[in-house]
Amino acid sequence: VTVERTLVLVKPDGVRRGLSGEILRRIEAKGYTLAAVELQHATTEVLAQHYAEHEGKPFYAPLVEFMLSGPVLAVVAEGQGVIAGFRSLAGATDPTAAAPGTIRGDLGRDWGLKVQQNLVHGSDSTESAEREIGLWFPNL
Ligand code: DAT
Ligand code: MG
Repeated sequence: VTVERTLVLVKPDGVRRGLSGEILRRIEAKGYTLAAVELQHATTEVLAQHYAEHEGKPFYAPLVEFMLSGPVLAVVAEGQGVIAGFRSLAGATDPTAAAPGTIRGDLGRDWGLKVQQNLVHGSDSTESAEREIGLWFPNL
């Protein structure tokens, strides 16, 4: 497995609930390296590109609105197989369904239909990771 980089976001619910440190702790405890960490206020422009694959879906507008509701912690994590590895740490998209032991399973809340409040984002492929890192960290 090759060394990779992935883009992780602690979403506004995670920052608001004071879980940024706990989430960074889990990334580091797994053995991944933090290559960049920055508190950012997302913009509609960045989010439109970040979530381009979801444009037109019914949850797109509420998702973007939620991502603008407070600061996010943008993180670049590095390590062997970190792209799939972080998604494994994060757990299933729906925090209600996410397995215990995962970030969403242990820390996510049952928000009913508000699946978007699932604490973290992680890139889903090498292509997405490179694109998303360039989007959130243009100077990296
Ligand atoms: P993931 O974050 O696990 O990669 P995704 O890329 O399919 O999931 O979706 C991006 C985000 O959009 C996800 O974190 C939460 C939100 N979302 C996805 N499916 C949803 C749905 N059916 N209803 C509401 N929000 C949804
Ligand atoms: Mg995704």
